Amino acid sequence: MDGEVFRSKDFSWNVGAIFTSNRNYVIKLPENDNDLNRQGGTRIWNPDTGREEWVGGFQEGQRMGNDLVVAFEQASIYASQAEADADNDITDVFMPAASRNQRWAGDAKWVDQNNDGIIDELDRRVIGRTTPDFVGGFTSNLRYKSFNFFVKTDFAVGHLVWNHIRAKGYAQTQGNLNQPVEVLDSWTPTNTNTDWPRMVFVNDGKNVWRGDESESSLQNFGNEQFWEKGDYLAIREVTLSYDVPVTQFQNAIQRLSVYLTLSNIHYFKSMSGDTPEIGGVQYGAFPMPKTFTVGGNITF
Ligand SMILES: [Ca+2]
Repeated sequence: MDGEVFRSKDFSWNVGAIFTSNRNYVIKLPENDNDLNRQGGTRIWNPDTGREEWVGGFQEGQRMGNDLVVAFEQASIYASQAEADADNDITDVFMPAASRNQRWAGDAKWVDQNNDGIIDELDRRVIGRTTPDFVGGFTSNLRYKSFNFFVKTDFAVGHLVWNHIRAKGYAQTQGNLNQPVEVLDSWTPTNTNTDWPRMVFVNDGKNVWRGDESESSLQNFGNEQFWEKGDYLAIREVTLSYDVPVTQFQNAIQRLSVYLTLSNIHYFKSMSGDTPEIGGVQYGAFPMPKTFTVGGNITF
C-alpha cells in the first residue's frame, strides 16, 4: 500500500506499507501406515485431549512442522534441598541412571504433563514456531522545499529465537564462556526466589537444554525459559537529502544533491541477541552492520 498524505508546493508526505504472511501446508503424502501419512515429527502428551500425539514433521492437512518448537515447561526452580528431595519419587529419564531420582536445590522443576511420575519426552509441549506470523515494513518520505527525509522500517512478529550464545554461556559447556546477564539472577542459596536455574558446569543438571547442542535437538528438547520472542521493528534506513540550488553554475550542472544515509541504526526488540531476523536456533550470526554514508549526485 502506498499513499500520499499531503501535498502542496513546498511540502509533501508519502507513506507506504507492506505486509506478508506465509503458511505452508502439507497437502498429500505417499501412503504409509501412519495417521495422516505422517513423516517424521515428535511425540508428546496433549493435556487438552488427554492423549499422546505426534506433532511436527509432515502430516497431511497440517502445517509443515519443520519450524515447530517443542520444549520442556519449567514449573519453577527448587528453592531448597528439602523441596527438591520431596520430588525424589519422580524419575527423570534425561539424567544418568544413578541420579534419575535425585535433584538439587536450584534445578528446574519440570511440569509432568501426563502426571505419570516420569519426566520424559512426552512431557514437552508446543510453544510456537521459528517462522514469523507476519513480516512487513513501513516507509515514509517527507519533502520540504529542497529537503527530503526518507525512513524505511521493517518488522517481523511471532517467531521464536534460541540465542545459543546466551544459552551456552549459561550452561558453561566449556567452563570459560562469557556469562549472560541472567546469571546474576540465577539460583543461589541466598537467591532462591527466581526463574533462573543454578549455574552449573557443562549443563550438568540439564536445566538449560535436555538433549544435545544440535539445531534439531535444541529446537525440540530445550527449556522453554530460554526461548525468546523474536518480534522486532528495525529502523533500516534513514536518508536526508538536499537539492543544492544550481543557478550559479550557469547550466554547467543541471542538478546537484547531497545526502546522508544511516542504515540498520536501531532495533526495537526484546530478544537478547543482535539478529532478531533469524528465527530458531542461532549459534551467533554476524549482525547487520550499522553504516553511515555521505554522498552526492551531480547531473551535468
Ligand atoms: Ca510424564
